[in-house]
Amino acid sequence: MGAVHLLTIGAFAKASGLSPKALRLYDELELLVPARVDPATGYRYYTADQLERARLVAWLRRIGLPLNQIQQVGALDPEQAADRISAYWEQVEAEVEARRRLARSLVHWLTEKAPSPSLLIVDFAVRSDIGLVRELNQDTAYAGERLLAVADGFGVRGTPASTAAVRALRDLEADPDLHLVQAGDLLNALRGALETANSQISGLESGTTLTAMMWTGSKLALVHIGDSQAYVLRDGELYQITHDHSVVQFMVDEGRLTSEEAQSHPQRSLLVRALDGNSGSHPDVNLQDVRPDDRYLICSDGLTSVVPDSQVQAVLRDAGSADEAAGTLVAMARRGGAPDNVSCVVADIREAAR
Ligand SMILES: [Mn+2]
Repeated sequence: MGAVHLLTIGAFAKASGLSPKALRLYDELELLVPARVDPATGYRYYTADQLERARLVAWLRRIGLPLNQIQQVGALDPEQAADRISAYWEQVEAEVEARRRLARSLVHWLTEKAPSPSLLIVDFAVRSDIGLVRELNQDTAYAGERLLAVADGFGVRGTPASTAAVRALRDLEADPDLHLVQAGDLLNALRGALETANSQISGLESGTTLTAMMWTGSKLALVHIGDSQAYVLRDGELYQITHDHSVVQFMVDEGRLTSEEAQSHPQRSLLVRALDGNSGSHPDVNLQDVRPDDRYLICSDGLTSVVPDSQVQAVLRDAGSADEAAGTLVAMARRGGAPDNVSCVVADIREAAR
């Protein structure tokens, strides 16, 4: 042992990042036992080989692992130790999440339900037009601070069907605690609202599409069933963010039809999914990533069957406001003959502080 270079507790503390006080404690707990203790003075000495173990202990303390667990982890082989640390961290994150929810609720409660300051706000406009051919407007379109929605009713009682679909979401919009809702809960709430609407529609022997976005102040959730559409104009480019649940789209997806053929197909209004009171009415539900200066459009097929995407893009790019964009799009559909009802909701996302 004479050739082994021994470090004083001070030198070892410096090299390992642990304080002398901590080293004395770890000695007592047998987490890290000095290589030698001078029997006369009680001074502790360590070898350089012990540095690796000391650093591991320091890091485990840093992530907050309790001392008794550090002892256990130190006795495991590296793979088992890694598993133990992962399991510990999952538990920490679950606890933090629970505390986060509680903290938000407390803040909300203490500020007497004042709306939380949101960084992004939405400017919106809505138009719904009967068109030039139909005798009824069976579309229902709605835009509010937290909800944007277009429903396109069909069948004899198409109007009550589209109204019921939008009303179910407006009930959700009216919840004052909406901004507290976690992402997963929001998606479940949207599914629940659509189930409610679907059961109300089941007696009508009619149906409706529904494409809607729910804004909580920090999250934008999209719910979609049928062939109404949602787009986003971002950096000048137009992206369709919904997938049509129509027979022709299904055939396009299977390669049996081109997109161009689909546009003029006689059965392009046939849907594979809609809110029609049947149990198979599953909506697509997801969270969108929102950016300042995004411009969203939700519209019924009365717009897209008449006005090509390139023109929709040009209008969304050039219009100075959401209101101007919505008005121009409906006017273009009417100029194109408007064989169907036309509904447009346009929403601009902007930073509140500007
Ligand atoms: Mn329609």
